[in-house]
Amino acid sequence: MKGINRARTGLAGVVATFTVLALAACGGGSDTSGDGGDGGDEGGSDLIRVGFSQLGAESGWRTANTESVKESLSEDAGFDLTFVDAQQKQENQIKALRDFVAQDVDVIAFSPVIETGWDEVLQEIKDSGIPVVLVDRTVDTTVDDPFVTWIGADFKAEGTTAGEWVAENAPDAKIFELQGTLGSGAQVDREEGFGEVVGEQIIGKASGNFTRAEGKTAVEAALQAYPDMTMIFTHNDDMGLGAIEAIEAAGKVPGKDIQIVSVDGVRDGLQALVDKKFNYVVECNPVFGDQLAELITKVADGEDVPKETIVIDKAFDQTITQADVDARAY
Ligand code: GYE
Repeated sequence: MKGINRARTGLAGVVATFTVLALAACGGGSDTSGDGGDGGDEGGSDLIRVGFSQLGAESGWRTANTESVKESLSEDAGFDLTFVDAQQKQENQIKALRDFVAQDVDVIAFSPVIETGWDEVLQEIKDSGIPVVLVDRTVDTTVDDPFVTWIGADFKAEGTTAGEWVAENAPDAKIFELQGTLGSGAQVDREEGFGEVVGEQIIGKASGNFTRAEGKTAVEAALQAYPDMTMIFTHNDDMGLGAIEAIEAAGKVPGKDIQIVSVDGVRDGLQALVDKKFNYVVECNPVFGDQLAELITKVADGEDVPKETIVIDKAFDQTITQADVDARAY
């Protein structure tokens, strides 16, 4: 599944502490989005005009990411942001991207919901000369040099880290894998990283599309299909929280009868860890708006930027405290 132009990460299975996280605590919500997109240059304005196509609002991670992006790309910070939520539909994203081209924004940024299907629109953007900054997820395209820079996490390392915990702590577990949106960079790479370490322990897989409701439904079905499962590896916290509901409704104890290993580390996920319903959480840090703003500024000014910026993650086990959870910024 490796595409020639897929943004790739260079990290091995390393997860390290990332101090910028603490800074996220100082921000409140922001309201910089304008969905109207006025299209015209405001005479004399020095603002950098950015079109940002967010893929949706499917998870706690996404909400925190959107907040961070809007906060950092504010007018005070020098940006004129047009923010469009695609509601997890690729056709909505493609439409938004075409609108940004029509508006002739200075920079286009987007988080692709899945990896493939962008060839045509990426070529159109390229022909327009507007630089693309790829955010969070990756693309797999035949278009040559389709983006200037990419910022996001090392999804494969996240899967590897989760797998290593399982190999060490639950080598006999029978695992059901609750996948994210099929064909998304986060799903493909987490699955690959995890599978390389403990693939032979996996007894079944299904997608919960990164949402709590669909995660719950998938686990309800899995409890019937795989009665001997003892662990769920979920590609995000929201689906894991849905899994908790399904497990409890089936009269079993999450974290004990069925262990849960998750990715993200949003506050609700870490709370489940403190409550001993989750067993291990690999962080995926959504708060990188400041880094994104810096990249966009440089791209708009025609300055050199690195081809990729990896947002560093850490991981948590049940030794995490309630105070840690309460201090979590998102
Ligand atoms: O893990 C999940 C969200 O692409 C990293 O998308 C992101 C993933 C995140 O829906 O919660």
